[in-house]
Amino acid sequence: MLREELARRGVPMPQAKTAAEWEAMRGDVLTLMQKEVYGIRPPKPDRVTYTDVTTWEEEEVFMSGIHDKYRIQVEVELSGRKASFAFHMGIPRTMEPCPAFVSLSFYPDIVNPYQPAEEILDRGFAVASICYGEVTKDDGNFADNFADLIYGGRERGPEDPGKIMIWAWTASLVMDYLMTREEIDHDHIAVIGHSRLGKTALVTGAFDERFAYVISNDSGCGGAAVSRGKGGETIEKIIARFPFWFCLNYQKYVGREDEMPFDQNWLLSLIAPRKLLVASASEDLWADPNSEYLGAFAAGEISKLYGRGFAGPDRFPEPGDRFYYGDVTYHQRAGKHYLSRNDWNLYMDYILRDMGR
Ligand code: GTR
Repeated sequence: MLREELARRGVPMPQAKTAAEWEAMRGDVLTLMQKEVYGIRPPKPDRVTYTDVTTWEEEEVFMSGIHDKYRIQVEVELSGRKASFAFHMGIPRTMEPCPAFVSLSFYPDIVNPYQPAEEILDRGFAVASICYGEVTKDDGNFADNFADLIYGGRERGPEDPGKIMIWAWTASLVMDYLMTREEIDHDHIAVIGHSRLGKTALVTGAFDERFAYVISNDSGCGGAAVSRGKGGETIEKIIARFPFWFCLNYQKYVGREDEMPFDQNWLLSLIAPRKLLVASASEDLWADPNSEYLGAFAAGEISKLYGRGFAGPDRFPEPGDRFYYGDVTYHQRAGKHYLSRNDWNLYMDYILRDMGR
């Protein structure tokens, strides 16, 4: 049924019948997604320094003293320019190295409406939380902090990175840091984000293969949802309000989805053979759960070349559908556009099960 739906919408599938065939084309797909949608990923910085700037007060009152709190200042140099941001991190005091989330967040603090940090830490996960607006503001100003670091005052060219790519790139700088912390299990790090930051989580994970899990919560248009035949937000609508999230080249597809030589399932396919978790909320018609499900289902075709592929029924999703334990998986929570406790708990259930715990 869903295969027919993809064909009816004209969603292109990458033509790879084996993992080797996919790997031979993967580099071209990375280039395509950069040049056509998100912009060219910035180069490796010339220098990055991480400084622990946690205050005594921050440490003292954190989570009844059973978990550790850090605030890490990241200073980056590129082509003689500098930019910096701080991320917050909680680490549970466990004997074994713990799995971790790099969380792209709307809020500066680690405890916030979308992030039940105490529960996350109590379940044995570390969380490193980046407030996206501190990296560069969510607007069309490309002279702000990390946008300025990358652009150095020049005009935006057609393939220059949009804000999503810039946020995603800084998530990899946080990943570099986590790799230096021995309390963290480096093989079990997830990147997670909601909505525009769900799109950003997908881009982060597509380009940075160190992330074992990539979690897209309600990411919709320009995220997990296929663009062809999509309800709610379309490329035209997203470009009208948020042209700065993408590269300028993407604008040529306004009203011309059918001319794209790819669709969002190509971005999702880049995550294979690692684990991809896509989630929707039943009332989030702007993001369009059915199109998100189709994106995950289609990405399963590449993931399947390595392992279990997509798990889930061959029909459109329903509220209450729980994760099926494939390598690409999906759940639909009843209710509105939100990253809830329930969502977090299902993600943690999945990761712990995947780790054999
Ligand atoms: C909406 C936007 C969506 C989604 C959402 C969010 O206004 O149209 O693409 O990203 O914002 O980030 O909350």
